[in-house]
Amino acid sequence: MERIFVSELAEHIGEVVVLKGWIHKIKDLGKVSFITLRDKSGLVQVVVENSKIVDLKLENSVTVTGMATANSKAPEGIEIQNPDFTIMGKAYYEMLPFEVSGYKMKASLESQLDHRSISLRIPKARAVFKIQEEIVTAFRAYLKERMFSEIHTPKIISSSTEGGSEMFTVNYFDRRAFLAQSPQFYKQMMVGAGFERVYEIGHAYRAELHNTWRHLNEYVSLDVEMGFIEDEFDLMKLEEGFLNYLFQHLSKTCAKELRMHGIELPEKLDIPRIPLSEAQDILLEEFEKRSPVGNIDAEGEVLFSKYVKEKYDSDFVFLTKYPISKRPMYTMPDMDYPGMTKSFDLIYKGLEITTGGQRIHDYEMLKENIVKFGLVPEDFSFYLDSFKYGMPPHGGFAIGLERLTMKILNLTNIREATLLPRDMKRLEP
Ligand code: AMO
Repeated sequence: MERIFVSELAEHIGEVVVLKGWIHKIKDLGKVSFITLRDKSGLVQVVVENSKIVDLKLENSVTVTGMATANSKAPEGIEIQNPDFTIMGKAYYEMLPFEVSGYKMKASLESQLDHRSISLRIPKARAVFKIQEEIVTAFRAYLKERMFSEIHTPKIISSSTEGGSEMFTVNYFDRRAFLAQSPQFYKQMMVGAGFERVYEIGHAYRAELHNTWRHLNEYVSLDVEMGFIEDEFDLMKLEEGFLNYLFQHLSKTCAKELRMHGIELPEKLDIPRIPLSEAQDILLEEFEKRSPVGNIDAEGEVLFSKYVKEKYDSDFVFLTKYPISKRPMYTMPDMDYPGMTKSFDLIYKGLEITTGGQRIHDYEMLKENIVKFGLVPEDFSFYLDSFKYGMPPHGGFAIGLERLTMKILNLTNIREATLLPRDMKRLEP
């Protein structure tokens, strides 16, 4: 008999079925026990006479063969009667590191991360990654529909893309190499190579010395780059379109997981676009909050989001027109706003989830800008050379996958939205 999943039980009432999964809970009622079986798709109650019970332990993996029976008193209205259990995977523990079936998670996040293969058995913890999987699915589908091609670019590279010293070094035979902070140069090169519109879903590495609730040293970057744009507002429109598409997609595919986390997604997003300097003025006037030159700090992001929520009823806000001095050398200056660039950040519920902008596409202008930034054009020759052959106007953005997941679900630490996080202290599991 072929195995079915718990989620398929409703179609098999009155039949003998084969289920596979783990022993989630055992409730001994004297004559009978209620055993909850958990598989990838859900939970089901199995009723066993205690005289027939085999030596079951919580978290054993098992095969259960029994009669699928409707019972309005059982959770979800279905239970398995007259079961036969076969133990498939023995359990070798004396005590589980923490409870998997409890209503509330009592273990610390550190302990959950130390025992990831146990903590991910908790349905609510695993639901986070169903949402994450569907974010990636929606990202692919939305962009594919709009003539974007998926690319895969190297993560071992020879030079910095984002400026700063936040690079991990790698021994590359007899040379020194780095782990990519972003696919920035390659996604631009592929626009110029004729793909016109590209996206990449891949790891990015940041050797940042920040051990905070919102920083990882390895994260997944959802990157987009688009050729023949008019200006950076084309990119904001594209991202806003994606987020609208995403929320509809999640409402359809992840209703159960969203419910588990108590999340209701808005039906339509209309994201305000506000110049950075205006946001800084508002922060000062409304909250007496001073901002660093050319930026908003973490506290400012939270306060400004609060303001936007009240004024525009939006969880999102695009901040536009960042100063040249605060953006990487590839960013297009804004001729209408001296000293500013055609770039933006997207803030979601108080956290930056995206940076993007139009890029410089003219070879001479880019070369000059590299020098203006105190860098040496020869160090970027492979990148710079690709601008010699008719590079079209273009731009793009990148969304941090874990940050987006975290904010959709109102999680308080980015590690909860990371399968196996890498941070300053954590290199295992
Ligand atoms: P930026 O460096 O702002 O821009 O990164 C883009 C987005 O990536 C996410 N992110 C992080 N997530 C978790 N931990 C980190 N340490 C971390 N650092 C960044 C954030 C951020 O908004 N090349 C540009 C993008 C572009 O212009 O296309 C870039 O990498 O969500």
